Amino acid sequence: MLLDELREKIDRIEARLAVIGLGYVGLPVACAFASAGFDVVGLELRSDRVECINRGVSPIDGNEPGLAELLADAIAAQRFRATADYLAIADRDVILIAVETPVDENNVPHYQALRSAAGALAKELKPGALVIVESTIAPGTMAGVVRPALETAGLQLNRDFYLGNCPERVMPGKLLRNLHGVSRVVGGMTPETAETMLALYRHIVQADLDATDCVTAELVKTVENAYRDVQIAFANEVALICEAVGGDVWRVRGLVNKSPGRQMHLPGAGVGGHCIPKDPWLLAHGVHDKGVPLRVIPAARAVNNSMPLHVVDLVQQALRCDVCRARILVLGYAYLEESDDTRNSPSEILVRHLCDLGAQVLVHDPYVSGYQGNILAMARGCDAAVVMVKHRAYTELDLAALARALRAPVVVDARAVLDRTRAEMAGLQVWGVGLPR
Ligand code: SAJ
Repeated sequence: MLLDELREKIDRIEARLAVIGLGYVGLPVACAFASAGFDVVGLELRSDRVECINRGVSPIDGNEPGLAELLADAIAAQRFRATADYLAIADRDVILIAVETPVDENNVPHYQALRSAAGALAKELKPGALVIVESTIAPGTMAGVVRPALETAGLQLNRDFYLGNCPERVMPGKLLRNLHGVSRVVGGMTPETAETMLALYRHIVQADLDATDCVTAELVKTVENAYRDVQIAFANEVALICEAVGGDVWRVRGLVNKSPGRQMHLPGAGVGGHCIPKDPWLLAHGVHDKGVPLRVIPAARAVNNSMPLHVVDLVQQALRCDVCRARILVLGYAYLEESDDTRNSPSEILVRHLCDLGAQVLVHDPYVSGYQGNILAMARGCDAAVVMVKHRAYTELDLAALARALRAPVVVDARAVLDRTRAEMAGLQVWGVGLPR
């Protein structure tokens, strides 16, 4: 099938789609295209997820407005089904790949899922099909990993299949909102491929669609998240400076950001989640053998990774007893406010180090199963409370009641969650990231 024919099928909503990987990226995009009228098959290795999805029930944790309904409607309309069988690919005109692309303990990308998806795909690929990678990948991966994995068994790019990269820009809690409303970079191995991809995504994306080449698409996604990591690291380093010289980083940040063109990010307890801790290393990997001396990106990662340990230091300074005899309440275990997602959570590092120091640690989080409970009851008899996440439950805390419940009225606030003046008036002694000691 020529690209023109594919373009016409897309315009007539007759193109048959497949999405490989039905996680927080793949499932929403599969449902969105099904809702737009396309016939979509989802490839998912986990049989429990396949079964759940085919019952019209979303396996995605957390509150994702609109997703459950979209999935149920797509299944009921028989425009979407999930399977583990790659034979389902054989009649597909467009295949999206949305599998995990983690980095290992040495910050090297682990492309096993991507390679196996591409390899399995190549065996069933319909002539003239368009393959689009939505996963976040290091610059050079489309050319160096995906294309070779598909050009097995004699297949040839732009003859037997077309190839592109359209990095996802989703965010847990706003999966559908971001999918429809956030601009996308549409990278094609040829300009014609990029134009065809743009025609496809126009069916589900109401924001800008910027056609470009694959390397640019790979760079934009990893750079936008490395940018955020570096900005956060700068804010964290300024917080450490403020602590040392008696400044209040929140006051400083507010005044700095009044200066034109400044947008100092939020200092805090560290950087968690599935994107920001990983994507700078994907960007760095793109030049690992090119002799480019990277200093800012690794340094930012080191600063952000050090913040949970800095909070441990603040706790030790704040405690009125030895940490090995202390009972400490940690408020917030998710990596982000109003979320149940604990991936790469700074709290995980904090809790592990406090336990290693011999402290008895209690953890509360209103969204994370196993950590719900009554905050004041959990605070009873504790020598300190550490606020790690800006959950609304903590901004609305009865601070006087907290001071009364704690054995020692000491709070370490790692994300400026509490109003310091109100807390001190309630009888709490407040320590915090970026606060004068
Ligand atoms: N954080 C800070 N200071 C800040 C911002 C965030 O310490 O100023 C921390 C958060 O507490 C969290 C981590 O960084 O632990 C990540 O927070 P995030 O707001 O970046 O949320 P993510 O990880 O879900 O990032 C996603 C990313 N979206 C995509 O990859 C498509 C990111 O590119 C977005 O910028 C971000 O959402 C967003 O802006 O909401």
